[in-house]
Amino acid sequence: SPPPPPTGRLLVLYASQTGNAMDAAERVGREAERGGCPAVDVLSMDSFDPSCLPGERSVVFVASTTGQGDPPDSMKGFWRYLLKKDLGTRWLEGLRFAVFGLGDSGYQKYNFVAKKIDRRLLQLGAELIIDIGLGDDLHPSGYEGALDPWLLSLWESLNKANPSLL
Ligand code: FMN
Repeated sequence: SPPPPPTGRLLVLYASQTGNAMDAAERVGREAERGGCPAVDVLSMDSFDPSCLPGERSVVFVASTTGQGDPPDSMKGFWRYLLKKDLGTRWLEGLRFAVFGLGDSGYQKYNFVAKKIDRRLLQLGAELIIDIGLGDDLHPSGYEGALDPWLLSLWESLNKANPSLL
């Protein structure tokens, strides 16, 4: 059984075109709850107001790449907001995050969306919990081939952190 996850609220935000990223996000939420995390919310990005992001402490982003390196429809508004020029380099100071992407390494723009989210959140002053995880349809176990070890390190890092930060 996985090590227990964080002691505070965990927000899981996903963007999915055909359901895989939603399934992956729900699994993140289930594992967090099973590990004793007292407050877990799993939401599609279009059900979350991006202007509220600075009020969060720990957020896991799960996003697929569709089209030709494009975000899912449910991410378009969220992404447009995140790209606003007037958000400074300290806008997300105090936010800790991790990104898991779903893609297919047969495409040229492999996991572009997750990589872009990761880079933009860092620019906005947020702090990485762990390195980006990249799910690949072409892995023999599908995206879960990367999700399993990534989740283990996520729970490990969140546990190591000072609980008062969560
Ligand atoms: N994966 C990539 O890494 N880059 C792409 O540009 C990309 N384009 C895709 C376009 C289409 C029409 C489809 C069906 C898949 C594409 N994929 C691409 C693979 C998906 O990201 C992958 O199947 C993922 O698991 C889908 O997750 P979702 O169901 O949450 O949308």
